[in-house]
Amino acid sequence: RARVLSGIQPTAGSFHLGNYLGAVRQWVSMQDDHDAFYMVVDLHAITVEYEPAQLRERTRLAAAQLFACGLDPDRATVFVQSQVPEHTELQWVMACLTGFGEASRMTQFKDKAAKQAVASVGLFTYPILQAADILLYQADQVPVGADQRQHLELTRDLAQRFNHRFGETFTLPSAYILKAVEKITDLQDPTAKMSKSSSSPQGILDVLEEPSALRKKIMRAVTDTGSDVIADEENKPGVTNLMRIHSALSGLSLPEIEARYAGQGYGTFKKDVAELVTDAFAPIRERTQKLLANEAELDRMLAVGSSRAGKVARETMDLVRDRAGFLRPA
Ligand code: AQP
Repeated sequence: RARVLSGIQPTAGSFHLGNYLGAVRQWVSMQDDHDAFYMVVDLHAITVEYEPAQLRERTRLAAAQLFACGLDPDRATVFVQSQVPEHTELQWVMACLTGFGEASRMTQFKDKAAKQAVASVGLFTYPILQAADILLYQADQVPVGADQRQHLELTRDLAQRFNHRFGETFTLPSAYILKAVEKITDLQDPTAKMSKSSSSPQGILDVLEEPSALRKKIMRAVTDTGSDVIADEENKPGVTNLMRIHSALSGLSLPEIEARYAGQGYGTFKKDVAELVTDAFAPIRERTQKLLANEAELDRMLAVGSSRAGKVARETMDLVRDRAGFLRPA
C-alpha cells in the first residue's frame, strides 16, 4: 500500500473550511487504501510567538478535530510531531544539505516573516523541518493545499540530493492536491487564501463555530457586482469561491450549480451554501466536544499513534545515520 503523510498546525483553536476541504477531508478518504500517517505539527507552531499552556490546549484540540473529522486510530496513525524526536534530528541533516539561497526563496517564509516583529531562524528553517517530517516516513503522497506546493518541491530536491550523495535512502514524495479545493479563499478578500493567522474573523469559517455565526459570515461574504451565479475566477472570485465550497459539499458540478441558481440572484444561493457548511460542521463540532471531555483517553490515543510513528521514524534514522557517516555506538 502506498504511504500517505500530512500535518496540520495547532496555531488556532479551530480548523477552518480551507484546512478541512483542502486537506483533512482527503486525509480521511485516503486512510482506507493507504498506509496513513497524520500529525499535529506542534514543532512548526512554535516558529511564531506562542504561549506554552495554549499550545498544549490547541494540540489536543487539533487532535480531537482530526478524530472528529473521521480519522480512525485503527486505520491511520495519528500522532503529535514533538513526541517523535527523530523529526528534529533529520531536520539537522537536511538543513546541512540546503543552500541558504534555496531556503531564502520560500515564499511562505517571506509572507509570514513580514507579519512578525522579529522573524525567528525557526520560521526560516520551517520548510526543512517539513521535508524531514515527510522523508522520515518514506511517504509516497502528501495531501495538502496549493500553498504547500513549493515546500513539496524543496522536499523532493532534498531527497534527491541526499540519495545522490549518500545512496538511495528516501522515497520521492508527490504532492496530492485537489484542484477544485486547493485554495479556499477569504470571504472578505476572495483572492487571498483563507488562513488561521491572516484572515479577519469575518473572512474565515471555523469548523467549531456556532451555526448562526457561520450563516452570517456567508450571507455577508463579498460577492461581485451583478447577480448571476456564474463561475468566473477572474471577474467573480467571491462567487466562484462560494460555488467551489457548494460543489465540494453538495457534490454538484459548477455547471450544475449555475443551472440550479439561474435567475435567482445571490441570496438563495448563499443561504444554501450556509446550510451545506453548517450541516457539514455540526457533527464535527459535537464529536470534538465529546473527545475533549475525556482528555486522558485522547492523550492515550495520541500516545499509541506516536509509538507507531516512532518505530518507522527510528528505522529511517538508523539508515540515515549510517549513510551520513555517523559512528554507531559500540
Ligand atoms: N485556504 C486554504 N485552502 C485549501 N487548503 C488550505 N490549507 C490551509 N489553508 C487552506 C491546507 O491545510 C493544511 C494545514 O494547514 P496548516 O495548519 O499547515 O497551516 P497553513 O497552511 O499555514 O494554513 P493557515 O490557515 O494559513 O495557518 P497558519 O495561519 O497557522 O499558517 C495544509 O495542507 C494547507 O495546505
